[in-house]
Amino acid sequence: MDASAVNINVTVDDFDAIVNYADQSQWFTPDPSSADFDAKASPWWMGTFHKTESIGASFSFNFTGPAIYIYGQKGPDYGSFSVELDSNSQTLSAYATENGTAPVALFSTNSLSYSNHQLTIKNLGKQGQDGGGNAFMFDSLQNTVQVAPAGASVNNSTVQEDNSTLTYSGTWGSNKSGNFSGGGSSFTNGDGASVSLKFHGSTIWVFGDKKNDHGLYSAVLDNDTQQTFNGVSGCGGAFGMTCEQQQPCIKYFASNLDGSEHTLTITNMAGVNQSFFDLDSIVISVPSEYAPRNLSGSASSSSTGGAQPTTTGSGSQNNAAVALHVFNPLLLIFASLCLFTKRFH
Ligand SMILES: [Ca+2]
Repeated sequence: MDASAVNINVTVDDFDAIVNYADQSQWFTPDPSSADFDAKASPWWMGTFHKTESIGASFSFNFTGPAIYIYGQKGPDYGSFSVELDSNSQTLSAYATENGTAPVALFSTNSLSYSNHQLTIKNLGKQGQDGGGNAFMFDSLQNTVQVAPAGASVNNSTVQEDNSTLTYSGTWGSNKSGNFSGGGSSFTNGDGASVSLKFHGSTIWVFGDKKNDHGLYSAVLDNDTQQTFNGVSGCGGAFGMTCEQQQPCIKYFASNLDGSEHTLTITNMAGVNQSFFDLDSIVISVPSEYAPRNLSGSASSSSTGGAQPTTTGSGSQNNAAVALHVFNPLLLIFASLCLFTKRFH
């Protein structure tokens, strides 16, 4: 990591579609669209969490950069979980004698190589040292990325869903809500309906809502391999008009981009349910100077040879907080982005 560069911490909520749940039905979540849901009264990021008591339930997150922090809850009902990071695997425990009342770092490391990493967290249930049950709870995660070299300035540019620079194909409609960035969003349930954007920037976020009638979609950036995500929400049960999170969820994220013109295309994969995809806004970090990191090695080799993740035991929240402050010189960028997308409580 280059501590003098412009680094930001990207907060990813448990509802964000860039987190992949192997089997969403194994997880319980609050319903952000229910009448009694109050994010402000909740200690959890965005008021949501994913909780499971299924042994073997897992989620994965692919990221680029040297640091990752996983936040959740510890308490008497919680057991152990495995952390698979690239080719390393370790077992940690979320058991504690009393329930935590605020997010705590269940796992963190800031000493990875600046490269692509693959993380999978799997619930193992009660293990030898645990005094409780089989539960596991995930609230949010943070990932540190470099958006510009030292000395550069960065401006965040927001492209709303009705911006003329977007190219839509297929049939799309529009929604209005005070929850959406700019007050509106576009949606489709057409199979193969797509939206494309040409842009310059080092980092790009795509925001949309999450709902039980949403489903798979693909994203292709430039000539990269197509990625597939799932926009379905976690608390709806059978496919239906329930369990909606209108506060902007991250539907796609990419960083470490060079100064050339990039093209992002997102395509709805409607399938037999004719599932929906919604686009709320796109935020692009535009630096005054580009210096993308030369990603070191493959994901599998990045975690060996001096890049062993450091795990956090009890009291780990303090460790993570210290680390965040040390290498986050431009917290303002993160804060302004959050404010703009209403991701603060
Ligand atoms: Ca959350």
